[in-house]
This record gives sequence, structure tokens and C-alpha cells, in this order.
Amino acid sequence: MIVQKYIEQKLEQGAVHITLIDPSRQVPEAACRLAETAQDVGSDLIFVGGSSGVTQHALTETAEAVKQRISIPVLFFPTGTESVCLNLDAFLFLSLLNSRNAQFVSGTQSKLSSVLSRLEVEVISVGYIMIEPGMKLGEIGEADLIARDNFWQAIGYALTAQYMGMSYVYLEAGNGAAQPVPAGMIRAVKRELQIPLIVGGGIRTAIDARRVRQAGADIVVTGTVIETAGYRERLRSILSALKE
Ligand code: 1GP
Repeated sequence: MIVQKYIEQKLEQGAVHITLIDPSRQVPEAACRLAETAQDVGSDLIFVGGSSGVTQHALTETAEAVKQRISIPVLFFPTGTESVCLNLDAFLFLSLLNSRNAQFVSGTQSKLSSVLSRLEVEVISVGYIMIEPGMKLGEIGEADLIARDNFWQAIGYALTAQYMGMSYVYLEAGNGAAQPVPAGMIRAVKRELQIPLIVGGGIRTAIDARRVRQAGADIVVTGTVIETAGYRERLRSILSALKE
């Protein structure tokens, strides 16, 4: 399956939702159940990855188990971890554009790119931009966080990603953030951008999801919500807010 084509087709029908599964939070069997639920309620893709403490073993076991159990694409989300997974449907080639450390912008990527090329892995290039509070992801990625009211800086980085030829821009508030990226910032970035916009971090409710979508997010990522009690219903209401 060509994942990027699949995403494009989904985008023609409306918003796309991605469920992030962190392999350090549960055993592989439980991760499979979460992924199945996500697929059942209408999630379009699964990201496997986490902000810290993901061992190669947990990552590989979880990714393989999840892949076998669901039919929607499973992508590796390579943040905050030294572990890598190359045998999924695609590899999210993230460049953390506002990192102070060049390793997160292009250094780590340069060590992986020839392997990805030889293995003919589908690579999806993403300009990853960390917004306050950034949480653990921002800390690990040594991000020079963009203040929540600094729309111009967010626009500047988003356009940088576009002009560098990346396929997507990803505004990230951080895994477990108390609030999503501000709607005003999403709107301001979307107004200037010609490539699809991904937004993640702190989206827990249908109200959050609707706000982020209405502001202009094309693709919405949720993670933590699937780790909380009553996650099936919560996810279902997020999905119906996004797909309405
Ligand atoms: C993916 O970091 C997010 O972009 C996930 O964040 O866990 O807060 O949903 P949450």
C-alpha cells in the first residue's frame, strides 16, 4: 500500500485521524486491542512510537503484533527514542525544525536514510514543529519551543517545511499537554500553507477535536486519550466530531 496516496484519498473525503500507540505503556497484546478499537471507531492510521523509554524489544513486538491485527496503515513515529522500526507500512521522516540540536533536524535522519533507501521503505517527510508546552517530546528534542501566542514564528517554520519540499507540516503541543495547539495559531498557519497540516498533543475531547479541525487541521493525532478509562467512547466522540 502506498500510504501517502491513501492519506491523500482520505483527505479528499475530509479530516484524517491518527491514533498514537506508545509501546512503553502496555504489553503488545493490550496495544493490539487499542489499535483494533481505534480501527473500529474510524481511526485512519496508527502511529507506533513514544516520547521516552521505548526499548527496541517493546517497539518491535508491539509494532509487529499491531500490524498483524489491523488493516489500516501502521507507521513508525520516531520521536524521543533510539529504537527504530523499519518494517511498517511507512516511516515518518520527521525533522524537528525548531530543535537547537542539529541531530534532531537532520543528523539522526542522515544515519538512517541509506538503510531506508536500500530497504525500499516508504518514507513520508514531515516538518515537525514543537509548540509550548512541548512536554517530554520538546525536552528530548531540545526544542526551542514556539510560544503559544507567537503565530508568526509558527508560520515561519511551517513555510520553511513547505519550501524545503516536505510533504506535511506537523504542529505538536506535546504528548499529554494540558491543551492543544491554540486554534488561532492553527488558523494562521493554515491560511499561509499549501501542504496538509497535522496537529497533535493535548486533544482529549470532541470539543478539542472540533476546534482543531475547524481551525484548519487536516490530520489530527491523539495519543493519551486511548490510555484512559472509557477510551472507546471518548475516541468514538472525537471521531464523530472530526468526520461530521
Ligand atoms: C501526538 O503527541 C501527540 O502528536 C499525542 O499527544 O497524547 O496528548 O494526545 P496526546
